[in-house]
Amino acid sequence: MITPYIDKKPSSLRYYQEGPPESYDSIDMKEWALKIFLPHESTPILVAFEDLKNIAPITESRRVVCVCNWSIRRNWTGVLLEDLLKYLGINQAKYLSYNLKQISLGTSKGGYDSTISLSNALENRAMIIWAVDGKPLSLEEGYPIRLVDFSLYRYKGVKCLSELYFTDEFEQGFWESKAGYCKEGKIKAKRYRIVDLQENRFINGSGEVTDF
Ligand SMILES: Nc1nc2c(c(=O)[nH]1)N[C@H]1C(S)=C(S)[C@@H](COP(=O)(O)O)O[C@H]1N2
Ligand SMILES: [Mo]
Repeated sequence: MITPYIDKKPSSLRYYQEGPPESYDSIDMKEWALKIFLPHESTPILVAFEDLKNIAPITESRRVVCVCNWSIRRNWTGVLLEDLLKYLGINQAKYLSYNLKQISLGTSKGGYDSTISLSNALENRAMIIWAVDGKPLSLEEGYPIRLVDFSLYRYKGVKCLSELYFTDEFEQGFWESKAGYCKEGKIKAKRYRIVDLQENRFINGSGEVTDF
């Protein structure tokens, strides 16, 4: 289950703008819930951690790609966004033109947000993740949960995810504004350092990398 050459992966802290929660105890997981806001609803749907983990857990080996020219394939455990919506009785068909704005829990240093297309995320089997390589996400890796659409660069997936908004706007996210990355975040065709293989390879930029 362990990702090869994981010690060669660039530090998660370097890519954590607001920084992780202070400690595991700083979030009371009995009280914690993922908040989902449907369009024009001010009261969120709440999903408790234990409920989320029991909907339809899966573990998949999938590759993530960083805009900073590197990539890693890891074993992610979570639930498909699609299965979560089904479980909540949310009719996807009604919202296919919508986007999902993800917002992190945030710290005293601020928060992080990013918006993705809902239909793309569903087509690409986006996951809400709570474990990697068989272990719960560490504070740096996004504890307690993070969302990943594997067809997009990693800056499009929010760690320590707290709120999901269905929205008809496609806002520029925190890091996209600050670092000047494009808000769609599609993986671009170029050479990347493949951390888990310790070699350089060309990625053709046609979505999730599945060929290696
Ligand atoms: N809450 C939050 N999520 C975030 C970020 C962040 O700064 N805050 N950085 C993003 C960026 S730019 C990257 S590259 C990945 C890093 O994920 P990793 O910890 O698995 O390396 O998290 C993404 N999600
Ligand atoms: Mo990043």
